Amino acid sequence: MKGTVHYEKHNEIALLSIDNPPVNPLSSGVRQGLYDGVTTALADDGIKAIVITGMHRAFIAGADISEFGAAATEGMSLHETIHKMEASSKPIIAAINGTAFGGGLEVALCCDYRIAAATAPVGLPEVKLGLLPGAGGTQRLPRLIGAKAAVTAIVSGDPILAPQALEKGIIDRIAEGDIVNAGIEYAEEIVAAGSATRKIRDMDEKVVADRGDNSVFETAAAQIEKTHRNQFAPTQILKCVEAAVNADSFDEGLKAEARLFAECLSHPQRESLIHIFFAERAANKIPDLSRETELIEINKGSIIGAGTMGGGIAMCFANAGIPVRLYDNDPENLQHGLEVIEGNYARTVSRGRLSQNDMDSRMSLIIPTEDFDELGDSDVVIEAVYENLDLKKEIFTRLDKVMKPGALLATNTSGLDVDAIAAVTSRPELVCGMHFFSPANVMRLLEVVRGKESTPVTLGTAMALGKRLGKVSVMAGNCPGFIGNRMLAGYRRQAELMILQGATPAQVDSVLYGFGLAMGPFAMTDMVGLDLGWRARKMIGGSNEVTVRIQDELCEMGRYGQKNGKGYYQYAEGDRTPLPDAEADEIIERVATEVGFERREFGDDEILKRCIYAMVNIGAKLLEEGHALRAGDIDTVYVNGYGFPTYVGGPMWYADTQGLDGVLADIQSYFEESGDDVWKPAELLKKLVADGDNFAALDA
Ligand code: 3H9
Repeated sequence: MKGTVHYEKHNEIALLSIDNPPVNPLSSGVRQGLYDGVTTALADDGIKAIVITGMHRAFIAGADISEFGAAATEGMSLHETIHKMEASSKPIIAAINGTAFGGGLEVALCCDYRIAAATAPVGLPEVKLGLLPGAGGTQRLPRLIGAKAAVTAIVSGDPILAPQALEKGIIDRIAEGDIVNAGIEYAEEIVAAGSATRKIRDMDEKVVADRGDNSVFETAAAQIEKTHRNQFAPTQILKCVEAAVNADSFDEGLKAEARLFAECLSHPQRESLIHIFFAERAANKIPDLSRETELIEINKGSIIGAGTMGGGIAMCFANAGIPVRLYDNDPENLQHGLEVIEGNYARTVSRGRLSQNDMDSRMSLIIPTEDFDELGDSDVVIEAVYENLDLKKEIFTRLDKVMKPGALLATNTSGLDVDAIAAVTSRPELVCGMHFFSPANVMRLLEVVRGKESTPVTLGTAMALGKRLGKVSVMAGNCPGFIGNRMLAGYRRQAELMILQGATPAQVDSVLYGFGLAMGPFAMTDMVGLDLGWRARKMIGGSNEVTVRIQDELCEMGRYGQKNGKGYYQYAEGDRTPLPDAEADEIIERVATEVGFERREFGDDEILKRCIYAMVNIGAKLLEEGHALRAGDIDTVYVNGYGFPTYVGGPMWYADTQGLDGVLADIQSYFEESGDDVWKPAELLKKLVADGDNFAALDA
């Protein structure tokens, strides 16, 4: 059995310590150990109360996620264990030392009392895995904090830090000093006061008060439409909490929860979301780098360039408590960059999501400088100037002279050749790409780009730094566009080709929005601004690429996108809603005819396949070339950096779910039809189909 629970006696108190490193999920040995521990304590007349705590860094991280969808495991089920605890005639105290998530918090809610370390987060994040709290959480939490607060907590799945949990009434106390001692002292106090038990299942006041008022659920349902569009679990959660409020008894509510949980468990979204959970963690691991290898210690950072990217990256450092120098050679840029950072923080403070004190301390960690030499004593420097290879080479030549030996040198390029940049230094082994996504202080993705000389220690340091900065890091090979932008180019190109061939921007966007993307490619381009690419192309004398002809023509006609109210769409003053525009449609038709396209009707199915399968084929080529290490890495890039719906699992997972043989057949037929190289089926894809395998099997 996996995991165990240690049993110790402290006079009249039994202490059960959960031991399943690193984060104590409720694997078979933990469930059995808790059951046995409670049984032993109940049978011992000398024991008057039981304290449960976690060893290592968590209390309990929840059910063991690796068991979902796997064969049934041995030992007690979680329900049997929880039932045993709740039926205990001796009070049980949860001493929450660290994270208590999902089934972990549900275990604590079956205890009679809860005390937590001040830094411990609690929460019910099952929704993020396509699930709902299935061990009574949807029934007990509303009894403790009321339906409205419970719906907010369970639908968001967000962590709640101990002080807020205390305020809400989820826990009873915050421990001062050592949590285990505090838990035992609390238990002794309860014993001295008569050993009263206190079962949440018997607390009815809050749900009785909520009965007959459906407004909480109606408001939440409307909100879910916006925040969790197309997702299955959130609506199931609402039904569970409704049952907690309206069912005839606690046990009836539990039955409803069990039924709705089972529906989530067998839903494909659950599988996709759990795939992403493990893919994100696997992506963080670098082959050839053992856990014991010493990485470069990062205590101070430097950022070059105080523009949008540089400023955002500096904020990431400050948010993580790492002092950072922000360099710009233009004093006005530097000043403006600092003002933008200050404005960003001030907005967060005004929304109540950051205290003024925290803002001040973060600002004090960002040290502006116009003196390049001052960067030299940093442990890491990240260059974040605009995309110009010559400029980046010049900066790295200077960095090589000033940076202390052993410092990590990173470029935030979004697609330029990292080897060419590394080659101008005398220490290419310490150079890699760290490609942040805009806005860098918000977006979770970080592509760590492996140059041909970058060592595992260099890459491992960049990945570990990404984790400290709160990012999901993925290693990508050094090819144009790396993983994300290389695939995006394929997707964008298909969208442009289809509007040349007869689809409308609104039709393409609506298909991709329906699929789950936050917006389609044309609404996105209007938002970013069509003129950026147009101006860049003009500087190099224009482009013959047929797929930029429409953009160029729209710009020539003064249509730059949202910024001036017209692009592929038109916009009403002060409104960002894209509205179809006959003038834009005419331009598109005219350009299509000029470049010799025959127009035809498109079905939604073809639009979706052309956009997504183009990415899949490029993704397969990235894997074949070794520029992506795992199919799950590609999925991780797409859900964290490009708004791909997490509940679909990323493009490669999506391809698996469609059946790779069908995907290959479509790609093959697009290739025969168009002769376009992008559709030449990847050898890896052909091999997987021939072997009856899929992308997930490659990663296993
Ligand atoms: C649930 O509880 C359902 C119930 O309501 C009902 C049941 C009937 N299981 O993230 P890290 C592994 S659903 C198995 O890098 P951190 C993880 O894969 C569950 N394994 O550390 C990794 O392994 P490896 C609800 C788990 O400190 C290692 O632990 N709970 C689990 O950055 C370290 O993880 C959740 O959704 C698990 N539950 O973050 C919580 N959790 O080293 C999910 C982690 O081999 N977990 N592992 O790659 C988390 O949010 C974070 O892992 C946590 C720690 C905050 C706990």
